[in-house]
Amino acid sequence: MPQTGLMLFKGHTAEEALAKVHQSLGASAIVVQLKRVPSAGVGRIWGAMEIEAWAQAPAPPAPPQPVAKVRAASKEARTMDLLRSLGLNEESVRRVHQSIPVSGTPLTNQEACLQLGAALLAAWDNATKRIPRTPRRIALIGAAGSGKSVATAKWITIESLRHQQECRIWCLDGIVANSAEFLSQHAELLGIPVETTWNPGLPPFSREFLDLPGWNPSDPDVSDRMANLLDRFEPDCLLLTLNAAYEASILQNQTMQFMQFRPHGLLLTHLDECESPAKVWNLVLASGIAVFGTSSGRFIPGGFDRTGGESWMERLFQQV
Ligand SMILES: Nc1nc2c(ncn2[C@@H]2O[C@H](COP(=O)(O)OP(=O)(O)OP(=O)(O)O)[C@@H](O)[C@H]2O)c(=O)[nH]1
Ligand SMILES: [Mg+2]
Repeated sequence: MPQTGLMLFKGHTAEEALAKVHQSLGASAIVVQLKRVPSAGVGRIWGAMEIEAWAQAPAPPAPPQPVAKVRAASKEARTMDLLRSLGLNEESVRRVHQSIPVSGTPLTNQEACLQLGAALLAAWDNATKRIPRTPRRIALIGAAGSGKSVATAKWITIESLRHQQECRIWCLDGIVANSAEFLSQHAELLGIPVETTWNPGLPPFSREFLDLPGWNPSDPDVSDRMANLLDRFEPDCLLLTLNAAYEASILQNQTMQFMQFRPHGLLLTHLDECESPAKVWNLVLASGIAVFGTSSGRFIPGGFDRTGGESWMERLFQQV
């Protein structure tokens, strides 16, 4: 970095890198760049990443400026307005704003945007903590018709054909029968075994998927049965599947209702019908659970991606 006065800080997460910045340069330090880079240590061998933060101490107080140049709005109001201009709802604006360290120095727009970006990334990193890097026992849960079976069909195709993993699918009934015929047919085409009754005696495969019919968690009987099936399957990657084209209020409501099952991440479907990064950020900030991946389109395979916070942040800033 060519500018003088800049210092480099590293961490495993954005939060950790920022904590080091504030410890060393104080709460009003200015973070001018935050990026994810391959880890410098032995972790590089298995593709581990770390966060680099370039930061500098706050500038000395500026000489008095002509009144016309001084912004009327307070710094606090400006940060909140910036967050609103990204399309975030009031709750998200408040959450992100609260996580930004208080600084006495006026910031340029670019500096303020960098601070917001850092705060958003830190929140995302925090929300990914329970998502394994390489999921092995995967269960998709969610409301009926949210796109679980289509997403599962796409995912097994990638694991089986691209990653050459030995896959198995458990297509189990809930309170209603599991009618995902297309999933079984697609699995057969790939030579993937499909089990329709639970049998813990089978030898484990490197990737096991649980496909359940959707349900309404406000029904305690159905929820008990589903919780029981999930307990037996013991997923290391339990994803709440949400149709991203739904109204934000419906998504928030479904997320709240399914929280009792302690999902590790979110899987968003119907991305072909909805491209609202602000809606995605509102969900992640409110639930504290990050998006593991997305599925866009009804056609199998295709349109299945794992996504990280940086890519959603870019999308958020691009729309402004
Ligand atoms: N446009 C679009 N349609 C989708 C997408 N994902 C699924 N669908 C359609 O949505 C409907 C429901 O998809 P499924 O995958 O069967 O949903 P499900 O969650 O498994 O449904 P249940 O098992 O009944 O709870 C089907 O008609 C799919 O073709 C998507 O990403 N985009
Ligand atoms: Mg299904």
